[in-house]
Amino acid sequence: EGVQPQEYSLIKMEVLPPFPVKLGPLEGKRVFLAAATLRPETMYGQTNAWVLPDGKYGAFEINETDVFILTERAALNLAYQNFSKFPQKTSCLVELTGYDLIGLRLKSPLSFNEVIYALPMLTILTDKGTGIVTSVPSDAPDDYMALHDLKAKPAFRAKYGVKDEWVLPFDIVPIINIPEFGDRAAEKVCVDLKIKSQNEKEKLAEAKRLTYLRGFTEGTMVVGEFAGRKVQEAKPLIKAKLIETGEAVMYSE
Ligand code: A2H
Repeated sequence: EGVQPQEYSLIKMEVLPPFPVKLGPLEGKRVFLAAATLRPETMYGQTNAWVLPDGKYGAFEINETDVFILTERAALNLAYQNFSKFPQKTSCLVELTGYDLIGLRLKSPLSFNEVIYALPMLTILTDKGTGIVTSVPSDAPDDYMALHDLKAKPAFRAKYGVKDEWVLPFDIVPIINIPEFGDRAAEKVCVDLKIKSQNEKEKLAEAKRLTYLRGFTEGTMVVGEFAGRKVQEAKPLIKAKLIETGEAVMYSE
């Protein structure tokens, strides 16, 4: 972990019924995958959520009605930030693994895709954020490559029980224009750097470096309430709105 605290937006991706058997004890609650992001302004372009198949997660009571699915580590941090049913204590209703989450149907704030699915990503770190990542393949090289891997490799889908219809219909949604990179910056940079899969860590770090700063400093929103405005201006406004409407909460670690 860094020396500076990192401030994330936790995006509340609502789990839609019917719940699988494993989530039976959560019936009647509002259940969310809580995804940690530094880019709340990109939420229009979500195509799926990412979970680590072998990762350990839990369904934690946040208050009387809401349950967040995330790592225990994140749940404890949240409990110290006033997001737990009991002060400074977690309350876990069900222990889960990433395998239990793959295929969940989700409704996520701002997303143009009204229903998206939880899918496996093998490079998720369990000691960062919540262990749940929302996927925006237009602007995140990791997301672009992980989705590309699932689309291109039927055996990879089969290995994790991923149905074609959770993946194949979901294309990149252009949301931000960056001079020289266009409106699918992550795809362009991954192609330019000839990245072959989500496992090419060094190349992906370079791709992230190239897109992240440029997107923030030079990007312009091409969709949503702030279309035409700079990403820099839109970001705090979109973040504030998500918090105000209860669709996201702040989280630091
Ligand atoms: B970002 P930092 Cl569009 N393991 O959100 C791996 N990656 C994780 C994670 C974890 N446990 N928790 C969060 N992340 C991802 C959007 C996005 C992100 C875009 C572009 C770039 C980008 C959509 N995915 O991140 O190490 C999340 O993906 C580029 C770094 O704390 C989160 O923001 O800086 C970002 O990494 C946090 O990474």
